[in-house]
Amino acid sequence: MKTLVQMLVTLPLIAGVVTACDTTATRSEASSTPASAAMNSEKSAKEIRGASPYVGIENEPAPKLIGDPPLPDLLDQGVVWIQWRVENVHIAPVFGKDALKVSPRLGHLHLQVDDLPWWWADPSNVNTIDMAGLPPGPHKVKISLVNANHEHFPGQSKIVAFTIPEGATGGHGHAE
Ligand SMILES: [Cu+2]
Repeated sequence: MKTLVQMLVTLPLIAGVVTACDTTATRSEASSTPASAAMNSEKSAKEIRGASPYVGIENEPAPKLIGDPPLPDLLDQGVVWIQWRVENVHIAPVFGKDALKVSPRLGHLHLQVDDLPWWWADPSNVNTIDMAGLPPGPHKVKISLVNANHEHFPGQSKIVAFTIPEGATGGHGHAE
């Protein structure tokens, strides 16, 4: 089985990102101070960020989707921010049946608003769904975690329901 890294390093774009990360790492090391030794008691990188994608995972646990209620900040302007996270799936813009063979597992989100017959895919891994211009009243957003071949992971769809207050202005800080 190919690892995720073996698959991704073939992409020139990703190579550029890796280069940028290398630069950051060097800079970070150069600025290390003795005070950073006090951070040893903090949780490890692996504990917080999960396993390394350089190593394939045998019997990877089932994927899981967590979706928060919308942030209240701009609901009264018709702006909906829904934070989400996943476990045991790497969200990436990699698609197709061959991508089902890699480990760690790949996937992305499908998003559907108010039972409309269409949805859109979000492989960005930005941790917040951002929508604007929703009219006042009740709404719901269905977030589905899908594999790289666009098939739903069983049980990993969440419906986030919310209400845009009357008088919402529908703004997003953009001028038409
Ligand atoms: Cu899809």
